[in-house]
Amino acid sequence: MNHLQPIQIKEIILHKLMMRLKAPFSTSFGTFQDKEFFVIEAIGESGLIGWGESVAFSSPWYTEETVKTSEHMMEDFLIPLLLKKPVNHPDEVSERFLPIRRNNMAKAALEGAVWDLYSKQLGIPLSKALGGTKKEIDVGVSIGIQDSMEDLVQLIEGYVEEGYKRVKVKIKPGWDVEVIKELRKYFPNLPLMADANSAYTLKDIELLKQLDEYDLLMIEQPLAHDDIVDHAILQKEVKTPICLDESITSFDDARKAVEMGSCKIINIKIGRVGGLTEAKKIHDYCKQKGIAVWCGGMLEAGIGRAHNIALTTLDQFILPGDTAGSSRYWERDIINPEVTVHKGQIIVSDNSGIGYEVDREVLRRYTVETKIFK
Ligand code: OSB
Ligand code: MG
Repeated sequence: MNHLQPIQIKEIILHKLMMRLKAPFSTSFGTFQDKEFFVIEAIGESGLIGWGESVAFSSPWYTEETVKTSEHMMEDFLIPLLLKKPVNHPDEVSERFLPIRRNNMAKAALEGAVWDLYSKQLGIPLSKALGGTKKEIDVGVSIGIQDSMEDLVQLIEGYVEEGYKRVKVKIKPGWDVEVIKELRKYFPNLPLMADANSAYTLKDIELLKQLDEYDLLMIEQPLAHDDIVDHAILQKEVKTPICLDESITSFDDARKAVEMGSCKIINIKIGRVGGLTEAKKIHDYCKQKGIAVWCGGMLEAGIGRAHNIALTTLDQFILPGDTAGSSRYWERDIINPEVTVHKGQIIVSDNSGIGYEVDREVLRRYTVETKIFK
């Protein structure tokens, strides 16, 4: 189809899904196993369908958004803006959403569906539409806090055998330096990192300095979810590179954090920054500044996972991301084929759009509510 064809959406269907993770996932803020989220189906004038996935959780522990706030934002503000008139390019979606403050996950879910539809109209893979060139991507795995050290070691052994390129463990006060020290005994050469999900403050500076001994690739988001100032102070005191996750919600956040020296690495999540257009902007800036980036995860089902894979094909995604295979999370993912990892890599699909088919039957099985907007 002609690339000058505007993208006119005639109908948006919000599918609310409930999916159970194979194992509970624990962070410094708590544990959950049942994931409630939205799949966005955007039907174009041509009949082609774009898919998006909202990454907001049921409770606001990670950022302020929730399943309910994202539903409110999509339904009452964002979907009407999108249905009003066509866009010529997916980059226009974030512009159109500018009058709506923040609510990045709600925006990103809809924008993701438009990007999929756009690349399907062009008949090219989403990765290519974004400017990505990689044919395969390197991936790591993120492991939640476990009940015991033995459980953690056993889990890591399994993932190392599967070939994952690096392991991230969650830490929190009381489950940190001793755990990392012990892990280094079992896995002296493993590319290892720790994610604190904002569990510390500058009062913990001496404790965080102790982590320098264990040759971690980075420590992710040690301080407050909305901070870039204290992280700059901390980065001057610790040798281990700091990676920001929660703190980076936009291109401007990324620019300020890099200028202040708040981090040496950035975790880019499409939902957290408000969509693929903004994610690409952060990527391009980091490339220019020589800052390594990697693609974070939100325990996505197949559609969100496919978007992450496409984004990771951009060349500044130098470090392995958190986009593990479907089977690490779900008994049955909602896409065909499921995402598989071989020797720590995912082969990038060259089908058009997100490159995976949504399995309608599986989608229906997990659906708890459907809403249609025209
Ligand atoms: O902080 O990166 C995080 C999961 C949910 C919310 C936040 C985070 C995570 C993960 C797991 O670390 C990423 C994944 O495997 O999808
Ligand atoms: Mg994180």
